[in-house]
Amino acid sequence: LSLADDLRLALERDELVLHYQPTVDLSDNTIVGFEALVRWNHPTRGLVPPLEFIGVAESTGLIVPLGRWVLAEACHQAVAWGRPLKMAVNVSVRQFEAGDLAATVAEVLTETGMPADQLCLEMTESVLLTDTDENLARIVSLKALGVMLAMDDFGTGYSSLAYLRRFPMDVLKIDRSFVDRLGSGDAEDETLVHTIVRLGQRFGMRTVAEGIENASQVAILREMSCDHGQGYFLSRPVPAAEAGRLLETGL
Ligand code: G
Ligand code: G
Ligand code: MN
Ligand code: NA
Repeated sequence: LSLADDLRLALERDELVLHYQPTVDLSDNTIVGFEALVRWNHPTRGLVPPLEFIGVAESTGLIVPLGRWVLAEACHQAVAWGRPLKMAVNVSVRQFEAGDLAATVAEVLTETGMPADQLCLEMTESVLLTDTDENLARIVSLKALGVMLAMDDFGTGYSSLAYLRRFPMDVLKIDRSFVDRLGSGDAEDETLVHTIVRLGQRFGMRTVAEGIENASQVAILREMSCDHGQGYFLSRPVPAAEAGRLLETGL
């Protein structure tokens, strides 16, 4: 079987699972939500990371049913935890441009009883790269549902500043390549992150730093008034049961 055939079966056989990485309020270390990250629990290949199958899912169109499954599962889980939480879900280009994502999201919200403003859709600049009226209309109809929109991996594409101006995004996620270099004592690296945080603030966006791997990065980001953080230092992505325990106990 090709990976594509195998992936088609995976959806039918319930082999996909979501792991959840906490998003943390940097001012008080509380968990404010999670990012849902898909994994494929393959019977013989083991736990397959998304980098190995999201591309295949995109090129075969399987990303549409897969993406719908991810949305429904993440919302279902958020509702099951029974407390207000932000649940972030990644949306890829093909999923955004094929089919009617806003209609799918509306259905999932209704099916699961998830409050729209607790769902955050993360998109990379590649989603917004085709800066067409059609894509703007797609964004507007998603916004009309009341869901939040995040610009993921901010700073890694090009001309990101134009997108900030054109698309009404609510959350700016600072790419981990910038966060990585914080705490090494390099003033320019700090200035770069500080400037991105200010930029987000000035556009009225919530700022989230990705890829935090040590305490000194937390301290620097808190000092910059970056709102939220994610990263291995705070918590790795964990299965639902463990995420539920983290909600009870705190980090
Ligand atoms: O979890 P991990 O770091 O291995 O994820 C690698 C990449 O896969 C990240 O860029 C992440 O955004 C992407 N990814 C994880 N889960 C999903 C998903 O459900 N849908 C899409 N489109 N991408 C995902
Ligand atoms: O592209 P996106 O931002 O959605 O990717 C999220 C991915 O980043 C997840 O697959 C997650 O496993 C990974 N990730 C989360 N925190 C860290 C971290 O602190 N360090 C590294 N290297 N990767 C991380
Ligand atoms: Mn993401
Ligand atoms: Na990201």
